[in-house]
Amino acid sequence: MTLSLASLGSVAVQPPPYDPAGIAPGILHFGPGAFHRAHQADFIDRLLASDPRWGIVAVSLRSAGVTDALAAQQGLYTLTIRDAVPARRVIGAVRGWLGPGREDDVAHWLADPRIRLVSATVTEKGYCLDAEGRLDWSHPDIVHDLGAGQRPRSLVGWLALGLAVRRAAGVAPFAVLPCDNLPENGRRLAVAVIAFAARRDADLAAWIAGEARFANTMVDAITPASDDRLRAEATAFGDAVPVQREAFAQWVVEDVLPKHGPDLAAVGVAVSNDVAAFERMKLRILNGAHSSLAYLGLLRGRSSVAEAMADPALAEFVRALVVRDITACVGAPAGFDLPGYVESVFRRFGNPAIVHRLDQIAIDGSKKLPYRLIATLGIAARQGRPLHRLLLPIAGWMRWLQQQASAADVADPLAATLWAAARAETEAVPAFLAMPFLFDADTAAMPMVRAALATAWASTADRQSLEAALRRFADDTGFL
Ligand code: CS2
Repeated sequence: MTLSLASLGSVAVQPPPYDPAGIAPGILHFGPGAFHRAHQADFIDRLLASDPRWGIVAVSLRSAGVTDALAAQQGLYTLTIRDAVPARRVIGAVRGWLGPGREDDVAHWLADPRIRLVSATVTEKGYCLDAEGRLDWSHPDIVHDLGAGQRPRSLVGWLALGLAVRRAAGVAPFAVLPCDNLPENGRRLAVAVIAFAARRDADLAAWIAGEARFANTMVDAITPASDDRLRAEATAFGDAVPVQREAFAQWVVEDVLPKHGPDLAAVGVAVSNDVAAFERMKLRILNGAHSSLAYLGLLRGRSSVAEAMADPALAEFVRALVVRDITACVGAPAGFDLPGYVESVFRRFGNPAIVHRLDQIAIDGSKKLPYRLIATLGIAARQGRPLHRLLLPIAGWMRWLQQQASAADVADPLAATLWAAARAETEAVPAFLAMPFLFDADTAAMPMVRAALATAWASTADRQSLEAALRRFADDTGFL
């Protein structure tokens, strides 16, 4: 059996709250991986019950697995909630699916006036930004996309193409909604697309700058990769691409979307003028703690977040890191309940219904740690605050890299450079501090930073030293 519109009545899963056949396309989405399908598509699914104009056309030009399965299942798939109150329902929001080879159709949809929103979950590296957060002109996809007459490879190239076609046809621009974990994702993407367009057509760049809206967003829902258990359960409904997440899901979107757009607030999206503060807190507290649990947990033989949280030395260390160091530098907005937020994050990490693998979180460290931990380190260093706790997970990442058998075992766009640097034991600390995509020159040059990273690096050399450091750092409040 394969999940389909016809099978909806006979499978024991809650169907969408509307008839999927009556939905019109309104959103084109790049990157329909598990996170998009478990998070944004769930919000849109609930919206479709009252406004059928916002069906999603899902684009995955690099891998066919998800789009092929969605095609076979008429766009339907199941979302399983793993939490104190478990739940499962069919999501019908994805009404179009464009896989590899469908580039012409992507261009066609981008030009279609019914598409009013273009969203993306392409991970941090999919934005092709440099160390300063601006478009990386040397990125191979950007070099390719600037060549004449080819179909783009990058998100930036596609957005510029789509906006150019709309301008030429006299169609209003779509609004852009990036949904990846990087600060000021909308602003950064706007700057990148405008810079890219300007290399070809100054008038187009000016039109984009004046007319197109790019919203900053913050997305949050713990979404473990689909695993064997989930897939086994989903065979009962004929679903080859099920997704799972915790019950909690938050989506904060900057209040810049055009009038007559989707009423996202009606389905629980927080529409705000200060997305940057939400993003900063989520990235530095939740994601900063996540990456710390991941690298230090893997070094201690743990495999999931819940296992890492059940390791007292590690859990107490990460709690001290968040409470004493990260929250002190995070710049929470006035009136924000920071202790309450921290408690809710740790509660979510302890969710026993979810198996969230640490090696999933460990992916792409070079693209994540600058926003998650190193930004806090820079502030703490400038304020003369203690640095030893902040540097321990960074050293843990370096040690974890060193322990991989080869660069090919590291999932990171900079795997070869990182792995080679971590293998050179005595040179590793200066080599990492000299990487401009990780540390800004001022922070890297500070003697306290160099000394504390060297100490942290030595503390990760073997299990006993790490155990001792975790215990000592969880207790002390002083400087090294
Ligand atoms: C995680 C995030 O994989 C990771 O790096 O830290 O995906 C995290 O689960 C989400 O950002 C939670 O919203």
